[in-house]
Amino acid sequence: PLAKPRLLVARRLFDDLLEPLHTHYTLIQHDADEALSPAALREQLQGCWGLLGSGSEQVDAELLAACPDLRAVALITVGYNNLALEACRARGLRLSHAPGVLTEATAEFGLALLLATARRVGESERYLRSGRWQGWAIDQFAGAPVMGRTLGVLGLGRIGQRIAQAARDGLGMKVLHHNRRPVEGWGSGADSGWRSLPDLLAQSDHLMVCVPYGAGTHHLIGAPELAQMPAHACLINLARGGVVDDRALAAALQRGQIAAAGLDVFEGEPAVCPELLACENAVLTPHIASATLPTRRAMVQLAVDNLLAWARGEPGPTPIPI
Ligand code: 8YV
Repeated sequence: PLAKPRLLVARRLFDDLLEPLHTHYTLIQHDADEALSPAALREQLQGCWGLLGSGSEQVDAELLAACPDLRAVALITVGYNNLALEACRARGLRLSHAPGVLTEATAEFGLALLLATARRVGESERYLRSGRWQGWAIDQFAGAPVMGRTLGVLGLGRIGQRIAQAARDGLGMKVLHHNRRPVEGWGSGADSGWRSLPDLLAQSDHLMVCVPYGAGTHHLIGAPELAQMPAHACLINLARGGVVDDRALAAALQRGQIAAAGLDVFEGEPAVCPELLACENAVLTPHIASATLPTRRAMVQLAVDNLLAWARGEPGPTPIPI
């Protein structure tokens, strides 16, 4: 029999879901929670046909040059900014990601962050736990209202649309958005809620960032954009750290230029900019927006489904559109 193609599983996932892969692939498992360093990834990928990745592995021209056998990458994530698409295309790699299965979990976490940020949940909890609470006061931890206010959604993809819908129907919010292309059901005229980015920034009580990360969205929200937001606004980032300039944000939070920020993603994570850590008015979470067990399992299952389809010579359910 022909040798089975080698597949690198780049971190600890769910063994029971990986079981069916053994029929078609020889699994090389990096069974740890720490991401492989670029050097270790290169090393582990030697002789591998495929990579089952989690979004933290950089697949670029340099890696591809060092790993001539690599032919396929299946990601458990929806974001794929860790792949250099040009280089992958030139190699003719099969690529898949995990759209859809994490939309609800991520959207609900966006709303959780918005509510926690606007109503100062983290800050007040730290206060109580530290033993400083001496009694109730009329304006103690007074926050920013959310229900009935205007939410700006920057990036109206699957997650942005789900947030927009829930904010409108569940929280009675007026929803504005900015998107490159008009989206069916949301339109692009002023009545539909579409705004230019400057108008979105100026007219939103709270801003939800959910655009994909890439050259076109690097530091899309920086000092000039923060300066256009109202002083009572909360900024939520669910996308990728690089979409928001974290240092500029920390400066804006310290100056009271905006009220507060809720961030699930950071530039250079897991390291977090110390200026942000020092901001009491920031709610900071460790990239957990998709973290419910059913969702994380569905993400892995979808990557497995793509790998099983590829083993049968089929295209697979969720190719990356390149
Ligand atoms: C992942 C994500 O949890 O899917 C994505 O793009 O950002 C998250 O759902 C994370 O990237 C895992 O590394």
